[in-house]
Amino acid sequence: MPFARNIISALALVAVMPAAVQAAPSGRPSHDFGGEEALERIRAADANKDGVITRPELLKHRTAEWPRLDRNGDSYFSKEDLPGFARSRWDSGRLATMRQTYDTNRDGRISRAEFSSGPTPAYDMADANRDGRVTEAEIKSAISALKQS
Ligand SMILES: [Ca+2]
Ligand SMILES: [Ca+2]
Ligand SMILES: [Ca+2]
Repeated sequence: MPFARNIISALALVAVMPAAVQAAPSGRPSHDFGGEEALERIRAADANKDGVITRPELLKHRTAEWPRLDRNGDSYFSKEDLPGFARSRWDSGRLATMRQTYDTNRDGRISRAEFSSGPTPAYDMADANRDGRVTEAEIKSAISALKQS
């Protein structure tokens, strides 16, 4: 049933929104940056499955996510990429925050370049020692730090 499928793909779209979608305006990590879920999601970028997520792995993963955002393939993530019934959400909540985070030139849409070079707050928070490698231990301790805050 196509309608049901549309709903599911819209939900999937929200689910793949990168962690950075919810960066706090101040740039400081907070629950708003996606929280535990965003930290958990970093693991998916571990392409070579060695238990360490390097920054290049993260960025490559982000690039791989792009077609799921830019559904009409015009190289921008914009309102037009959302299914009709979800378009009213473009100006509120997670999508508005996502635009605040990535739409550097403020043209109301996110270009491929803006997205692929955009901020990575969840990763930065997890990479406690700033060596460009996020280990399983760092993910776990970031999650437990979040739970205590
Ligand atoms: Ca790895
Ligand atoms: Ca598009
Ligand atoms: Ca833009």
